[in-house]
Amino acid sequence: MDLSLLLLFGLSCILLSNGIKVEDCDHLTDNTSFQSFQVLVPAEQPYRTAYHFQPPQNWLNDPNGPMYYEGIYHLFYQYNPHGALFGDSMLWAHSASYDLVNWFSLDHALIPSEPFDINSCWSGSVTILPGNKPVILYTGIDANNNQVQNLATPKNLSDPLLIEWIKYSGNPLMTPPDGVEGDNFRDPTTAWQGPDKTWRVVVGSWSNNQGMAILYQSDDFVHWTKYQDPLYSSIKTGMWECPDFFPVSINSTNGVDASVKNPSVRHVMKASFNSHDYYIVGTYVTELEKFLPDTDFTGTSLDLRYDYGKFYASKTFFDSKKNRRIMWGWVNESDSTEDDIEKGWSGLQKQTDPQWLLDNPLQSVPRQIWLDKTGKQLVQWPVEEINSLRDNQVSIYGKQLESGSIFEVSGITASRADIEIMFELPELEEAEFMNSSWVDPQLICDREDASVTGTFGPFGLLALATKDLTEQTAIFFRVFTGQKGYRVLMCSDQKRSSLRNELDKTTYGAFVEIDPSQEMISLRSLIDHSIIESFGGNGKTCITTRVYPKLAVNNEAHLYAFNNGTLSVTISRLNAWSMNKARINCRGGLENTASC
Ligand code: DQQ
Repeated sequence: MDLSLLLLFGLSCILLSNGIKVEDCDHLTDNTSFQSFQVLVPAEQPYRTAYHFQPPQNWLNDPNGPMYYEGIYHLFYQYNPHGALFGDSMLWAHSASYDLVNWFSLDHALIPSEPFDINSCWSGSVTILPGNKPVILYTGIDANNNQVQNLATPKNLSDPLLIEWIKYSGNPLMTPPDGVEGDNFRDPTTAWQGPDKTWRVVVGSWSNNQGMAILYQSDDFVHWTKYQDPLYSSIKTGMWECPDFFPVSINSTNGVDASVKNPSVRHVMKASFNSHDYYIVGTYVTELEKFLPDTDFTGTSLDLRYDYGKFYASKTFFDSKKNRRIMWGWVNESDSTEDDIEKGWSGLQKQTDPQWLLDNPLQSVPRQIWLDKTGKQLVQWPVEEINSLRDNQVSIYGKQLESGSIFEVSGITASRADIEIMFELPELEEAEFMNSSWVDPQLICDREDASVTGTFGPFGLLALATKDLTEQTAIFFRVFTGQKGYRVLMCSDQKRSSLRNELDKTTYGAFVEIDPSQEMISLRSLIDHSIIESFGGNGKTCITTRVYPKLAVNNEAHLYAFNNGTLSVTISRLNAWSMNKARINCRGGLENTASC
């Protein structure tokens, strides 16, 4: 019987022939109101992550409207309740957490229902208005399939879970302005107050061959007037999805609220296009209502990205509990929809494929984000709460990795682990010379993958590896000298990540802006069954990858440190931990771990 039919009939506790159990999750026992999800529990779930945010089933994409309210963190997200792929009736699903680690599902917050959002509730943001009043601005796909911006407010502010949301009856607040196509106007940011205390917000767009952040102003958050010029636009970009615009402290890792504007902050503009999240750092000149970046986007591999792997449509918020700015990004599967279509899978066929149940899209771990001391780029690090999942630890100090050597980091669950490693490079002056024509780091990583011997490097980690290394995902560095000093390259090589052939195995790469003659090269990798989030140079360069090994799963997964360069490197310190499971959107809320 077709799985979707089973779902339709709402049968509970059925064991299918392919080993997938369907359980009915209505009538949850917790005293909060939980969204009714029918949870699909595959008998074996080697790719189901243990501490990354994901719904019990079905398609998820962008994180929406994260916030901290009355002691509770909230995360909304784009969700298709009807299937495993993006759909034509997307809604805002809603989860909450006390600690950013364990999450419980709440009723969907925004469901397509009105002429101004009947065809989907797309991405948007939360703004906390004075008096601690959160409001949502989101994009509705209206009855004519135009993108319009809408307002929703909590029904009951004394409910810290903010379960019910009321759509403003006067929606839409903004419609596509002249010169902007109806399908190029979406994803409002968190709003901020200008020096005159009135509100500003930007909406992503593309017009006259330029990606842009269209700027609006309002006194009351309901009536919005468009500025003639965008806050920023660039000819080197595509349609701006999910723009984010926020201040960052110049001298502190602390975050600041969106409305802070003083000499101790700079501003960041992020835009999502061409499958990546790009950003520029600069000055927000309120007198001109212009963002003046230090450099424009270039449309080349030189542009800064939050993450050089799989990571898109991210959103930040100011966490007033701990005075920090936190970001989530959407991490899609590596088995892309395009691939599925090419292979002839329709959505329905894919849903009947057990694989679909195992490798669904998810959110990155929440990352704290701040401005690097150089003022030129951002730094990211998993929020400290993630460390609470660390279990048994292994430590190694002062281990020399000779040329061609490899050793296993044993004693932890290699399929679910957190590793921090510091590499020291003696004899740096012997690093190989970098050809000045090598500008695109991703291309260098692809050409000189983990199997290609260099001088300093490749050295790093082999994650989710089989004992014979036929499957392995290599996260590694190479160090070069060049005309402008040393260059550190960080790569994530998925070429041998799985014996399955049909996967996207793109190699990722980026430079790490550190001077290895002054500081050690550090790497932190969070491994969670089918995702590896890696932070190089203390979070200056991040690369996230989704991998689906055929054999290196669960207890068959191993973790190694390796050096495939001709010169030895020293691991001055390695700490690795098994990671416990988090309780994420489990049936029955936080108390019930049975279905996690
Ligand atoms: N996803 C949303 C849009 C946004 C895109 C729809 C980015 O609002 O532009 O799910 O992934």
